[in-house]
Amino acid sequence: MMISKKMEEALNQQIAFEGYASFLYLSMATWCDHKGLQGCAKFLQRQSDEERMHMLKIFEYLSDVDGFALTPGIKEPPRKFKTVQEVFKSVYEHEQKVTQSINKLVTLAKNEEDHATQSFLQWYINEQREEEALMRTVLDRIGLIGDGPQSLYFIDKELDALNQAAAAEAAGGAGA
Ligand code: OFO
Repeated sequence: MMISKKMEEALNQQIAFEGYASFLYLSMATWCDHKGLQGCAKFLQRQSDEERMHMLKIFEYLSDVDGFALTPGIKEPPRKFKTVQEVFKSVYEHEQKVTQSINKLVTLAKNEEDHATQSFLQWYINEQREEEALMRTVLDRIGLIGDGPQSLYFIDKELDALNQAAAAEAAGGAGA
């Protein structure tokens, strides 16, 4: 099958979106690392890797349907952030935007009666649901820890634990 130009263009925009998310989370990881928050940095590095994988999945799909994937020019993400709380709030907001964008792609695929793309996008729908849930957990834990004197220490420990759990789950689910 051959993909329509419009769908191809929309998927290429998604490639750029996922690519930007990967760079944004990498920049956040560096900022955390610089602040001595290794757990947060590792968590964000893994998120960054995941976003790159999301981007590459679309490359592969476009090649399968005789489309052409464009390597995006990526604008530089912010380098500095105010607080670690702000970092994770931004990640959550960014994920919500990605979800909206995926939903729009599904609507377009439906309107075009492009069943293959609809089915391909199902994976992203599930992934976004999981990502948003994970980020809500992060924000809830950060909220519970509060901003007492040792809060950064505990937030970092918590993020390290969440990262290890997510990595173990990903390893267990590999190939599934
Ligand atoms: Fe790929 O946007 Fe997050 O998960």
